[in-house]
Amino acid sequence: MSNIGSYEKRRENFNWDIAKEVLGWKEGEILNIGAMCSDRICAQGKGDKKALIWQGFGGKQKTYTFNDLRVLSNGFAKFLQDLGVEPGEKVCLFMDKIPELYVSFLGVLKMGAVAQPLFSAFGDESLEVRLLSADTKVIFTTRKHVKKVRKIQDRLPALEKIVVVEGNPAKLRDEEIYFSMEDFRVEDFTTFESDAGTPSVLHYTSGTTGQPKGAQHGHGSVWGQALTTSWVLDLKEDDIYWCTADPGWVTGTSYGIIGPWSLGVTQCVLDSGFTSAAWYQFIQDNRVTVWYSAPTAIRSLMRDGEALVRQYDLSSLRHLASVGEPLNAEAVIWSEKVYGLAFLDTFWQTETGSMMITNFPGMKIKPGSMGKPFPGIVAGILDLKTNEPVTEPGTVGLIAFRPGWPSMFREYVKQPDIYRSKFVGAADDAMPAELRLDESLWYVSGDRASFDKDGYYWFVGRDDDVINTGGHLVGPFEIESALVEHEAIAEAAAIGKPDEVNMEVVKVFVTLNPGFEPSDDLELNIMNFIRKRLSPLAMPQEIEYSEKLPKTRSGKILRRYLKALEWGEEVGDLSTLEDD
Ligand code: 6R9
Repeated sequence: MSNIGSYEKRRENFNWDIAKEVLGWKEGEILNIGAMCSDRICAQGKGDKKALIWQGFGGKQKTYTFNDLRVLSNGFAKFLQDLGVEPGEKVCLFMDKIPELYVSFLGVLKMGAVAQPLFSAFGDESLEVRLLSADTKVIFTTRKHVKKVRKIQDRLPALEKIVVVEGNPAKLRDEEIYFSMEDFRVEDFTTFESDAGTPSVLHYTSGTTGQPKGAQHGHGSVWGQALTTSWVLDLKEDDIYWCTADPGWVTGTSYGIIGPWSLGVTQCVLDSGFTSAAWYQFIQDNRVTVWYSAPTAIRSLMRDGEALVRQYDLSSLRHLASVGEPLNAEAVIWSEKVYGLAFLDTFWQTETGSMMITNFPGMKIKPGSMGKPFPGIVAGILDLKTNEPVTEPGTVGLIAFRPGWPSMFREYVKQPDIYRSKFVGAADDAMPAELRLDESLWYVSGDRASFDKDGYYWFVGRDDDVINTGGHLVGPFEIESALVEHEAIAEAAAIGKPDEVNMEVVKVFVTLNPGFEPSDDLELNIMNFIRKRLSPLAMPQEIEYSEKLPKTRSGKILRRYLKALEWGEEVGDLSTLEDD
């Protein structure tokens, strides 16, 4: 009964307890994501079923059953306990998309610690900011990436252990620990007795001001993740599912680990660089049935054309979905034409933990729309000035949600004021401590949209200066802070510049210190400086030198102005401009 019915029916009869039913979870069982994705599936008699089909560079393959997940994650859990890690402490996972990443994620959660996955492409500065903020105690990494950790470890007082899980152990430093997952299969482990509110996964997300914020989730998030996986991704027992996202991004944990495995579904992971041909080959070889990806990838596939698609047998595919950026109608129509299936858009955020606005099988799809609020989600569009919900279809305002859905983030680490500022609708002194459950408030997403007369939501744009490059949010402040550390740069502003494939790429405006002149060498040097310190995504694709940057009277750089010029839009109200 849980996986059928029209949108309206499901909405009418909705209750989050349906998630428990879908998972076959009974009151009194431990609510622990690590165990739910491994032990519980084995207890259902599916221990020998494939959980992970992994492929790395050069076509190297490895396969793991749910029983492998169970004993290997037990190994990680036991190892952490033996190291003296306590429940609630943060364990960072800093590696490529190797099997150890997926298994350690479950192991960390099983013993009650918090899993903090970070992109392996991060440079030392991006890493430092996030480990420092979280007071991370242990980091799991690989030989390939440990050098970045070594560079910053002296500045991280809370970081006690560096554990290397892949690569040549002979080349480690004395204080570094080598851990080989395959050599530590532990049959029995007593799972930490977490509940819905126990901290589980910590993801950092970029805002306009300040360094990235740590959005902390709890084990109860699994209800939202599992039910949306079941209804929106439509995963069923025999599916072979592929989520292309890296677990350094929330999509890669909510729907690249927790959603599919909590439902006992087989998933594939491809840990090698993107080419359209390699992706099609992967789908063909593994008979992928459900594919969850992002508009940037879809646009790249479009660019490589239909003839390439025809060289592969993609007939196993039965359902496609997308997240991360606006999915243009053109991409939806193209995918329907060449794959015989439309990519269905889903909208959500790191903070929401699971899909909020969705298109799912059985719903009428309007290409270009993000769909309708998932059943159980109360969405609204708030007036840009008054924060009151608008009633007129077509009115552009802020997308907002009534708090209380299971996978909503529970805090921004060490930033209660910023957490509070994401909720509107009550006088300040009436703000309850448990914001996340107060249904008289609105959680405000930071995006603009409108709904139409049929209740479909249409994305308009972000309400802030955050840059969305290829589905990944990059904070301008983070880039600017790194830029001004460069010896040549006095001041800097970072904005998103339109790009055909990535939607936006980073463009920066800089003023130079005395004694420095613009040159090709300097440009390359600055680009590499950012790529190494932050990440390839944050690297500016264009650098514009200026004598002076536009500022408000209070001295804030006016990115809005630079962005409007770049996008050829109305510049808007400039009354606060310094030189007006
Ligand atoms: C899951 C995820 C969230 C931001 C979000 C919005 C943009 C996500 C979108 C979309 C248009 C969609 N975004 N899905 N914009 N259409 N279907 O992406 O999390 O990295 O936190 O990004 O991404 O701007 O606010 P996160």
